[in-house]
Amino acid sequence: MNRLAILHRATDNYAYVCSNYDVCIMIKTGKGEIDRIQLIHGDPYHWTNGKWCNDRAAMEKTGSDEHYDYWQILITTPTRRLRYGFQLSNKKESVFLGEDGFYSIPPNKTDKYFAFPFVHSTEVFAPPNWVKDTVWYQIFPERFANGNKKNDVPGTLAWGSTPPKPDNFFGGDLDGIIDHIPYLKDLGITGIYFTPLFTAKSNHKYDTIDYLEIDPQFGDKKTLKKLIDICHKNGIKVMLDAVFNHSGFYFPPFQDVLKNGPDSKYKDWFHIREFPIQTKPLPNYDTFAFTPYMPKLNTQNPEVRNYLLKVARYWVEEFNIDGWRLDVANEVDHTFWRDFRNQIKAIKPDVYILGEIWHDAMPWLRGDQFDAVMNYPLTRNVLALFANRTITSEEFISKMTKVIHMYPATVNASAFNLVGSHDTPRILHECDGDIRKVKQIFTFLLTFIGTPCIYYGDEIGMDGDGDPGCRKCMEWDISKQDRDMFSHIQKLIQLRKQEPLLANEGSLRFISFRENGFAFVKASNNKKILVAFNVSNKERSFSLPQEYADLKPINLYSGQAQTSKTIKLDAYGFAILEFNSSYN
Ligand code: ARE
Ligand code: CA
Repeated sequence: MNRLAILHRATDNYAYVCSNYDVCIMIKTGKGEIDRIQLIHGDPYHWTNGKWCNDRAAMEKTGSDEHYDYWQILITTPTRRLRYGFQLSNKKESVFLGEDGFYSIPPNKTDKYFAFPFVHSTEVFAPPNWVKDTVWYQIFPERFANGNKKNDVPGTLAWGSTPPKPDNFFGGDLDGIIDHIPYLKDLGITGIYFTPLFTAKSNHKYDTIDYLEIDPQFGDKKTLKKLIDICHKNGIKVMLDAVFNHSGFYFPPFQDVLKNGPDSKYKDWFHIREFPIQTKPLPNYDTFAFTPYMPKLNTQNPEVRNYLLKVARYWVEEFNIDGWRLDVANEVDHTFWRDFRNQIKAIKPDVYILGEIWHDAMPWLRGDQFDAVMNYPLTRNVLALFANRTITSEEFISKMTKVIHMYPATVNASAFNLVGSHDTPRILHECDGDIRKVKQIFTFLLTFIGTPCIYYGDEIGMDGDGDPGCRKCMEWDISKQDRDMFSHIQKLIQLRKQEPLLANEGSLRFISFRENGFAFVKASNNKKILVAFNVSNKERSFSLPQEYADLKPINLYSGQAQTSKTIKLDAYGFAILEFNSSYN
């Protein structure tokens, strides 16, 4: 038994409070090494006749990736105090693992066991309840719709008249968005994520000049209030983009430092290494990336914290926004984000706090900072399998199992799942224009766990490579829209709304059809929904596991009854099969 491959620590995704008295415990072991694991657990103060009183319970293997098997168990702690250890067995040996190492048999001293000292219900990871039922739509405001020419900046180009560039403008604004809320309502989305709206010089507005003003090219606060009111009346949540890692070059405090140098009262608002300030050949102050026009803010400075937290509260208090997406969230200190969460949740407890983090974000997902992060690990796996076929479906299952076990299960339901954004090439570009692949990808995105997001224009087959190519003007000429894609996504959103199993209810399990296909099953007590994919370029039939063989599911997408033991799928095809015990 390879002891080095057995990993557990009483924290994070390995041990966490699931609900008032329930704790979820997870352990990773070398793939195929262990046949059985028993959890030995009990209240450390519960002894009789010199023996510690404890219980044993079998752990369930919930998945495997390329190196590990994952085992989980949910245990109830009546007294809310817990010590526990693992009895790991295979054909050759059985060994006990406690906090201070391995033993041949379970010791009778509780300090040799892992400790989850007390189960506090306040430590349940609890993202806002509405997020798991939300289908998001991301809007880049400069490029969605020009509803008011009066606010166009000088040099604004005719809509869609030329390719987007890092510094050109087409006049998108809030009025244009208001005009198209009926379109979004028809698509069926229930949340909008806006990239920044506040005054800034660029067309993307990540170089903020005034955190408390709507950029005049987008409109004004009155129009924003109207937009948010219309969204809420249409059951659509609104999330804004907070750029607190850095300001823009023309942010007045930075301009003051440029003018007054070390005498500026704002000099400690930034990370300036030496005076006089210079931007070439490289800035001599901290910035986002190496962009001189994005000076990094010193969020450890109380003045800066107070200013930014005032901004964060203002848009929640005065405009009743439903969420903040936090730009470059991983480069701002944790203490700032803890203050941010406490102050925002105090005003509006069910506001959604979403961090932009492209990597393992466990340090921000302990319940004290973010409710979720943008799930780019999922994006990478989806592109690798469905778009580029650089991995097989077996490898996809392996990688997705790793992603799902990377965080507590309670985190996965609010994960912000996306297949493209304003920072990445569009999904149609990634699929080399093959709309069959794109349709399959949206089938996965809109039936999988988490809260899915559609990047504007992907629903009508817009193309475009990386920034700025992915920021073309939205195509409003219906004859140029891929209405078949629109209907496909509209149907999937409708299905997700009808079937709670497709929106984070029930358990999740993968089924491999070897390298060319896979399925995942969402299951509740009396219903299972199996979503199957053929990721190859030719028609294939996949046989269902024995337990499904004699059942007669309904294909929820086509409405047809599926009678055979095998699933026949077109090239890049999919099926959404409901197995309902009431009619099987
Ligand atoms: C400009 C150019 C880009 C160029 C970039 C380099 O347009 O072509 O690549 O400069 O610095 C905003 C604008 C961008 C602009 C940028 C800088 O929208 O158009 O890009 O400002 O002026 C990393 C960060 C992540 C960040 C991306 C861009 O981790 O936080 O880079 N995303 C946010 C916003 C952006 C915004 C900014 C930050 C700045 O969403 O829109 O850019 O406020 C890998 C890494 C990631 C990396 C990712 C993308 O996956 O793991 O860490 O994200 O690639 O590069
Ligand atoms: Ca305009």
